[in-house]
Amino acid sequence: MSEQMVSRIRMNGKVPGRDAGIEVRKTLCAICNPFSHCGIDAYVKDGAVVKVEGSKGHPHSQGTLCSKGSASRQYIYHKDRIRTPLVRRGERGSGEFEAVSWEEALNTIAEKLLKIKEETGPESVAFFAGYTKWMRPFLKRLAHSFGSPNYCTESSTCFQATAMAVKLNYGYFGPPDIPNAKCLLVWSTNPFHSNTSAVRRLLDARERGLKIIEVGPLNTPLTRHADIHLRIRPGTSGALALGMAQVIIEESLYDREFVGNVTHGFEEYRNYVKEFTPEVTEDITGVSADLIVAAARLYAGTKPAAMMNSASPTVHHTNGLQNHRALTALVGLTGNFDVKGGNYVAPPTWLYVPAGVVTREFAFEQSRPWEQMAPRVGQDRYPVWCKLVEEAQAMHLPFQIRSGKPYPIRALLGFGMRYRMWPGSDSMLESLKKLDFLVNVDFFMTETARLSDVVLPACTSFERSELKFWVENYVMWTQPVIEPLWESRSDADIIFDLGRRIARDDELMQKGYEASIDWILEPSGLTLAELKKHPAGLALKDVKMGPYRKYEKNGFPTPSKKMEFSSTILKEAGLDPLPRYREPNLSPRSTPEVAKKFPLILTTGARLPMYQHSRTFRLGWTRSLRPDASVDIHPKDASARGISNGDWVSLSTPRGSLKVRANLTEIVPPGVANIYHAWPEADVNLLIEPDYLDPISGFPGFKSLLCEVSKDEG
Ligand SMILES: Nc1nc2c(c(=O)[nH]1)N[C@H]1C(S)=C(S)[C@@H](COP(=O)(O)OP(=O)(O)OC[C@H]3O[C@@H](n4cnc5c(=O)[nH]c(N)nc54)[C@H](O)[C@@H]3O)O[C@H]1N2
Ligand SMILES: Nc1nc2c(c(=O)[nH]1)N[C@H]1C(S)=C(S)[C@@H](COP(=O)(O)OP(=O)(O)OC[C@H]3O[C@@H](n4cnc5c(=O)[nH]c(N)nc54)[C@H](O)[C@@H]3O)O[C@H]1N2
Ligand code: SF4
Ligand SMILES: [Mo]
Repeated sequence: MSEQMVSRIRMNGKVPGRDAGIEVRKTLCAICNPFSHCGIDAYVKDGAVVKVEGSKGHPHSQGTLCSKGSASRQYIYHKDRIRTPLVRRGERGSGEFEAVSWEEALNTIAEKLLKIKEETGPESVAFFAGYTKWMRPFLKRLAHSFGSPNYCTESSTCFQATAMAVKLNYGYFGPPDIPNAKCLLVWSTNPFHSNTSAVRRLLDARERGLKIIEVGPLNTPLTRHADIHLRIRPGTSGALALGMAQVIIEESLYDREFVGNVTHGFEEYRNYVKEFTPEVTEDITGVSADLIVAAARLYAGTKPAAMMNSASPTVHHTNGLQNHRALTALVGLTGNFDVKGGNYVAPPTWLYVPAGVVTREFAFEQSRPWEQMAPRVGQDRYPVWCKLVEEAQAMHLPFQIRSGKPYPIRALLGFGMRYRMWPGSDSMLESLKKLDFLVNVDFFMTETARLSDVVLPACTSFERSELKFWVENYVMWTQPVIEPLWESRSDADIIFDLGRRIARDDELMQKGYEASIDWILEPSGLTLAELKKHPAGLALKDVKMGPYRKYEKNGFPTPSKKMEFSSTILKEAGLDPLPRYREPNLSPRSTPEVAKKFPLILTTGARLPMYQHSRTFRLGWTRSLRPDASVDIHPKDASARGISNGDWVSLSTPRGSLKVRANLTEIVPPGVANIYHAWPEADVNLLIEPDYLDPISGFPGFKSLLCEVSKDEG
């Protein structure tokens, strides 16, 4: 065979090497959550990615990629990518834009924002980040340096309510120490779909004999590995947790030393949980009394036991915050808080990930104290949120935009903002139309981008540099594997360029992105210069993870310095100090009249492996895995309604209806309907009222409301 032929074969086979002109460069996939971000080997030829593979030696993902990451080329080279900065010329929403230079686009934004600041104050401008996390500290600093307290994010529907609940109970919290646990209580999360890189650890531990209890209404791939599955009615986690506590206390299975020495309000709590006998709990949750008792005994009787939670399903309810308090109280009650094999508290390093070193993330992002700024959006309605969460509550944005009270919100600078994320998404859409000025920065020309006055093209993780830590004590400063496509730019560069225009007093912002990263890294001993020498990443040395039972030294970071079964902060705010169970605002028990017409319980947004919110619907590979918008219903409920698999049906709530296909499946229990939350042609958030919110956290009740599914006659 001639050398030329060998070269051609190598090229066609995408074998890296000088003759094939293909180089392998290291980067990461940033499509899903920051705990994953799998390592990627990008095969680059002539400045283009020709293939992606999981990085074999990567300590976190170990060479694996899921269906979404494997479709990376379809993601980065998609025809819907925004190619240049655009300024609106036609009617708002008409899609008529003019391509302009970066200079012009950024100057236009700066002029408008500074004018609004002068007229009605900096707080009239809100800054918003969608699901993407990597640019958040920079965006928050930009907002605060500009003078606006209104930095808010998608975390107004995700994670922060769970953080509030554990801050009220403990002041801090930690993830499950799976490798050292003997029992794992998986309280409503489905890592097989939502957090795939955790699954390997979980299955390894199962092989070593880990006992597993799963809580959640849906069957998941975990269910067949679980010793017990508590299939509760959606929205009733709080009652189940109180019922388990009743058994644990009644049978003296609780940790007397922990409860006696370091907790506050135990007597009050003990008296309250007495109500939740196994029979009462069965009646509320739908889980048999025997199973509740068995689960309580298994969790409390196996030492150590860890609890695995999620960022959302337990708090996507109008009673979600108190539910999450009730279930996380079980960790302290059983003495599994901050111990080996329990829920160990590790300080975060950067962007939610604990990696064993400390950075100045929080000092960096909060460049101005709250007292020097106006009250935040949602501050009147959600005072406890504002006490515990360092952001504005974005669920209140549509209300404040409309009312102008207590002050007007006139402009919004969004990074990956999608109005369909909000319950009552049509109401958010109408509110956005009322703004004087809307900017959105995204990869794709989304519906929200089309509505904007200025649209800016961001580049993907393949085209930018970002700081990334993994829990395996690993760090990487990624370097672009290709040049930014078309005229797209990194979000960080956009933010710092705006900072030069609208936050001139902020020295660090003037110095720029890399100088800021060095400032942030300072306490870790790492420098950017050092990280740049290791393009594939660096294993951190001399990592100190801190002792167990840290509260023994300084107490808990709560007002009483104890773990609070009865919350001082909630009491002061005039709210229920105990994790009291209340029915969801719409449920067969709280609104039986509504349930007559809408007898099924609707839960929305259970994660599907091929979709990441709205992100991967555009991609041929992922879309082919589940092409049609569909509602899951149990075969029994379907046959009672004359519905067959694949039929077109109407999914209705008191607010409206959607046409989707019926997916008959026993994944859902009888009486429950489930639909994914970001179908481009079937937005379930149109069926939910904009104020269907938890009164304490402001979180939407996405996962417990009422609906009916009927055969579509049209
Ligand atoms: N593939 C993929 N992965 C993702 C995402 C994605 O869009 N796609 N999104 C990411 C984000 S932002 C998040 S927040 C996470 C969420 O991901 P997960 O934590 O896995 O959440 P879900 O899949 O919504 O729900 C998990 C389980 O919660 C249970 N559940 C539902 N309602 C209730 C309830 O009322 N009470 C109780 N106790 N359990 C309930 C159900 O049985 C369900 O199987 O996933 C992240 N990972
Ligand atoms: N009914 C219902 N609604 C829900 C949920 C539910 O379970 N049920 N879940 C809620 C939860 S937990 C969450 S987290 C939210 C998520 O909701 P969103 O935050 O809206 O999620 P995405 O669709 O992932 O991202 C929004 C946009 O960010 C863009 N984007 C991606 N990466 C980047 C980047 O690096 N830079 C920039 N500038 N843009 C980028 C994407 O193209 C997309 O248009 O949805 C919430 N809404
Ligand atoms: S989308 Fe898939 S490949 Fe990408 S980071 Fe998440 S799990 Fe990894
Ligand atoms: Mo989320």
